Amino acid sequence: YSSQAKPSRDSSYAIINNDDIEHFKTILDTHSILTDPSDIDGFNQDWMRKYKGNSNLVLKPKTTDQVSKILKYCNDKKIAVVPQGGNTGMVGGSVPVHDEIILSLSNMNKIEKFDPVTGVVVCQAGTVLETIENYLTPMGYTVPLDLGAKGSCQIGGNVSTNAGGIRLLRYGSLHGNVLGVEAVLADGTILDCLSTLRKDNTGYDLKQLFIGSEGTLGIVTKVSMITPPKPTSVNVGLFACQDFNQVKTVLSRAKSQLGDILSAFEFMDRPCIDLVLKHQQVQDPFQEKSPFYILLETSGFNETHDSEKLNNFLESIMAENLIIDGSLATDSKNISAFWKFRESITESLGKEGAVYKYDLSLPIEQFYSIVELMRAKFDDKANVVGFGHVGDGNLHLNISTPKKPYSKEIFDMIEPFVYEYTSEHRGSISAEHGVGLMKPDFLHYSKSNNSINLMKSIKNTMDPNNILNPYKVLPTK
Ligand code: FAD
Ligand code: 2HG
Ligand code: ZN
Repeated sequence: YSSQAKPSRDSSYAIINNDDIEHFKTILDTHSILTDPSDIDGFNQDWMRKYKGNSNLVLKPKTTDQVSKILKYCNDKKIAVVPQGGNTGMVGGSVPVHDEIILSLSNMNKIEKFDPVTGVVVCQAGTVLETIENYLTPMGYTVPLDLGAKGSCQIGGNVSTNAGGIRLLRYGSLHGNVLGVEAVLADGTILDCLSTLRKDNTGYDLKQLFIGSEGTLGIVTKVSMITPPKPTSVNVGLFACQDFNQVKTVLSRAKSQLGDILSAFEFMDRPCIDLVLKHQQVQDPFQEKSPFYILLETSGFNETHDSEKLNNFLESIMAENLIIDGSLATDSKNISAFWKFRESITESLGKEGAVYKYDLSLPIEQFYSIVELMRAKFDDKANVVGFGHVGDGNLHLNISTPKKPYSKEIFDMIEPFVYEYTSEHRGSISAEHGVGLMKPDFLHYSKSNNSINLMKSIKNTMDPNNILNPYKVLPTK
């Protein structure tokens, strides 16, 4: 799963026995306790089919009180637990490493409250992201977060990974949009930080601890979030560029000329387009092949104003020869078709074989060089592609080989080189996917020793028995 070996089982954790299962039957109904291996298999395996655990038990609570009782029992008995949302995570955080109990949030899927004046929505952690979007649409609101996994990922999983996605450029991260969290701590304590206030400076902002801590500090059971009004006028442009310099310049022009209506700025290189054309039912919108493509979206509330702005922008980038081809979509069918090119890259990669995934924040000057360096290293041994949220400085570097299983030889060609490069340029070794099981031993490339020590001491205070998502996030060494 990386160039590092899988951590061995910590023998201080209890092994589940029948008495434990009988105890869980006093908390949950029998349908919410899965023990049959064929029912559990999907929960043990991650989305990429890269990580596989060996759990014998899945618990599916419906209420916060049930989560609290389960954790209290596990803490007393020192039973390890992995919280699982939609299981779409990309770093192996959502599946057990060994025999940890899987606590699935999928039965906690109610939208509890919505205020049509403030736009604040409160829901249980297991609510699927797309369900929230569909609930808000008729009321003229939208979720400030959007990602390709929206049909499966859950808001609790999004909060726990501090998911970024394609709207971060416009609405900012969940650290700003989440107003409150209800979480259950390792010992079963229910922590009510479920504020719906926009402003609340009463001491430490504890909810922030649960945003991006990947289930290691508590189980998120409810989330309150500010939602913006849903834009009524949306346009999407797909542009082809000759080199990465053009991509960079178009980005800076888009920021200054489109300003508040710019809602996404994504890029993909030609090998990504070839993968999508190979694996999806889509057609190349361009006659000629180009090395780089930009997907740019504008969203606003006044069609005339937005088109005028967009047309002026297009005229100016064409006059400056910053793009070599372009196509515009203004109706929802064509808009979805354009987005499909960007959003189905991950799925298309998955159909290739073994995929080595790196999610980096890099300064724009060094952004694409790492893709070129890796391509030169691999020659024709692997397919190296680059795409991502270039508007946020976030590159998705993916390297695929035709055959599974993953190979140590390939890992060693990538790691720690990619992390060293990222660290040298003061980037992040995980821009948005988190650390999970994949990167704890590489954390030092992005965090100082003092920061890692403080993280360890917070973990130790909040989960002294280390029952929550062990082996993940924090380095074991
Ligand atoms: P899971 O995968 O189930 O869990 C993720 C982590 O959170 C695990 O460590 C788990 O233990 C923990 N966790 C889950 N729920 C809880 C909870 N209630 N309380 C405490 N801990 C919990 N990510 C991005 O950031 N941006 C993208 O653009 C993006 N696009 C994607 C596209 C595709 C096609 C796929 C498959 C994934 C994508 N991802 C993206 C990664 C993934 O979808 C996100 O990380 C997502 O937020 C995970 O949500 P989930 O509900 O599936 O969580
Ligand atoms: C995306 O932006 C996701 O599409 C997945 O974060 C990225 O597959 C990847 O590397
Ligand atoms: Zn992404």
